[in-house]
Amino acid sequence: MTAPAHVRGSADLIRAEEPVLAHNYHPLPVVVAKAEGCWVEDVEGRRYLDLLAGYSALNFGHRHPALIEAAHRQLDRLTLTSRAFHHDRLAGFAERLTALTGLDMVLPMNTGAEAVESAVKVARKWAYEVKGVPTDRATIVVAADNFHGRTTTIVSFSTDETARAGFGPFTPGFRVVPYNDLAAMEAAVDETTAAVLIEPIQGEAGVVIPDDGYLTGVRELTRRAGCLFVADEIQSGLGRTGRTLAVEHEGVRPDVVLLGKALGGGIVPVSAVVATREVLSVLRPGEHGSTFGGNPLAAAVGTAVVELLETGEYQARAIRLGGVLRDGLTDLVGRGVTGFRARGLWAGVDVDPAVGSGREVGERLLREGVLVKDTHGSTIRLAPPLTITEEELGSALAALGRVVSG
Ligand code: IF1
Repeated sequence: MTAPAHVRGSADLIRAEEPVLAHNYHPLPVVVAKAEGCWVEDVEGRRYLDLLAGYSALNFGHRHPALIEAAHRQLDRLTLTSRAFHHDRLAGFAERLTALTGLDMVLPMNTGAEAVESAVKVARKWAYEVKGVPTDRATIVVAADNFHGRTTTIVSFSTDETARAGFGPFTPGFRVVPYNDLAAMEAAVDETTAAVLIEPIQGEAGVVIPDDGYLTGVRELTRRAGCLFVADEIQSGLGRTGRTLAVEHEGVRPDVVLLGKALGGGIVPVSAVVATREVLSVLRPGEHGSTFGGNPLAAAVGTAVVELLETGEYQARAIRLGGVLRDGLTDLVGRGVTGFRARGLWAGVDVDPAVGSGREVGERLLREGVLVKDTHGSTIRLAPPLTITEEELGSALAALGRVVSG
């Protein structure tokens, strides 16, 4: 059936973007118009399995009924007050989020980068007021190949030239050490160190999982040094790896946990700095803020997301189906896949460059009805919604097999 004249097709819409949209992305040639669960549908009605899930912002699938219901209910009551006034959704959200993470206080923000920026500010203030670091001398230790967002301060400590070039001058006060290297981190931490900021698993780097004991080592090292352990769980958290937080795989409790992406249920931007009382108590009225941070709609959706995670159901699914994912990828090693790293329903898959680049694999999978995104080179990231069924996952793995094994 041809689309009515007034509805533009995919090709028209892609062409129409070109002169009026900044070219800061190179999207795959698909124009999504509808979605539900793990499936998206393009303008022409073609359906695709979504194995990117909004870079882990869609852990509960597209338009999860409980989340959409919470959003609709709140849309019909109250959407924004600013923090100049209280509103009836914020206490509940903060109570549930602290209980879920085992920490004491919440600083509600919107995007992941805002949570990271807020953590940098709070860690520095804590260093001056609690640790006694001389003013403006605080340092923060980060890992090479990190990804924490796109603001000027955050790209100041990125080691990815593409993310940094042309955006200087950069914010000082950061020390970069190799990931998964405790000795290097020990050497970088000193009396000026406010915090160590790392991803428990490095997402953009290609789902890089540190050695067992690394997170425990970071915890012990930061405790000994009297600095903060800040875990960026914006991509690794909220069920993705089979636990509420990825740090739970080692039973580690950071001083600060950063959340975002799936906290907003794929509906609204919701992020948060969740931390000990000692850390977040350094903030006093007027010292930090955000127009939309903790807004009623965000708090209502965020509360519904936490309620989904309280059941443990999604974490259990990520473990169980993560086994299916791992087995499927193991079968492909030596048949177009050279290696992979996986935890829960999250995998970085290294495709043999002879098969093609990550982008080319993504384009071929698109033609097979599966959406994935490459990270770097010939590595693709698989991060389906945690609601994916075994059959859907099996069909996605079969499509990957056809694409990489020829
Ligand atoms: C893009 C990458 C993923 C994150 C971690 C903070 C943030 C992110 C661990 C910032 C955001 C997003 C950003 C998005 C694509 C995606 C991404 F490819 F960029 F690196 F997932 F790996 N900490 N990651 O992964 O959160 O401000 O975006 O809400 O910039 O293209 P944000």
